[in-house]
Amino acid sequence: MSKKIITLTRHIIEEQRNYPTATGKFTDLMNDIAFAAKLISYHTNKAGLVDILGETENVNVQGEIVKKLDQFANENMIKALDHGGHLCVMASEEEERVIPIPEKYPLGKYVILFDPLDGSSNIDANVSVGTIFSIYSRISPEGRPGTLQDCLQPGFKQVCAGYVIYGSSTMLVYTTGNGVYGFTLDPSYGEFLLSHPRMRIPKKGNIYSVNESHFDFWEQGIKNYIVYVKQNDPATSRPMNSRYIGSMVSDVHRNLLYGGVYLYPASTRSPEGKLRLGYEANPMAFIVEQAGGKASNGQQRILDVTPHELHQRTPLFIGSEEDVTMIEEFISGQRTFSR
Ligand code: AHM
Ligand code: MG
Repeated sequence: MSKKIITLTRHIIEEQRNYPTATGKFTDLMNDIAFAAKLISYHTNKAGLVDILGETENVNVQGEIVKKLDQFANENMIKALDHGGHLCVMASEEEERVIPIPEKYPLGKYVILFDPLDGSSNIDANVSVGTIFSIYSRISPEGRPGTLQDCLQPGFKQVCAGYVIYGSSTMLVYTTGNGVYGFTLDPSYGEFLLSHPRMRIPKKGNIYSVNESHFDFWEQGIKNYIVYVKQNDPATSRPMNSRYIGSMVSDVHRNLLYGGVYLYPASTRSPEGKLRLGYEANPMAFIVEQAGGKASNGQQRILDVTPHELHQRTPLFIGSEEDVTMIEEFISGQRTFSR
């Protein structure tokens, strides 16, 4: 007997039936995101074939070099999302200010924040990259353009978060607060098909993912944790395995499947950490929590942080619950360790 095939659209429609007040706008918005993801996937896959590689002279608002494919992904996300009548404002990691909906298009009740191509410094090496998105309901009055305040809501208010990973296959993973679902793009049909229903992250993992070259610049608690996970102690399954792709979507996605923890701590060189709260930490935190994991800035649950600026950075510890809790204990000094 053949297996039931569930497309992304069908899954969303069936999920929306649980909400009697649903208008179909959310379904439309997700379809637009899926369309943008297909375009970006197509172009990412042929990145080595066309003259799209290499750095432009542009530097994004974070002061980092922007690759051409970043701009392509950014433009495609905006073009795919601006006209549907479901959004009132957008914000992108690649744009300094919020992105208004053009006047010629209707306004809607949702707000979207996105990182169009995370990990893009990896593109030249054919390493997986991803698109991350985060959706809120607007808090500004309806009928008018959305505002910066709409984009500065704490992560626990997200109504949906997801990422698309452009890897050996393209996958879209999302949550609306009712579990985590993963869809694999079937290139022959051009459809995202449900491949990973109800994803769960193991309570304890055996992988730690961190850029260890920053060791000397970390606070003592993080140093102690990293020394601890490398110690030989078979009784507690140590040493843990080290895996760092340098592309957060890919590192977190792998840890979601296998169990483990991703760390991007603050350091004396970057006291706020590197990753962005709105575009990276919040959406990944919503997904990982919905899969049974945990996300923290070291002191506090990521989703409880109220942002005060659009491109706010945050330290991030995300993954299997017991591993993240242990990192918090090392940071607070409740646990300590030295060789
Ligand atoms: P980006 O949004 O500019 O691509 O930066 C975010 C990326 C993450 O995907 C990745 O985990 C991290 O930066 C890697 O940083 P580093 O090179 O400092 O390890
Ligand atoms: Mg990014």
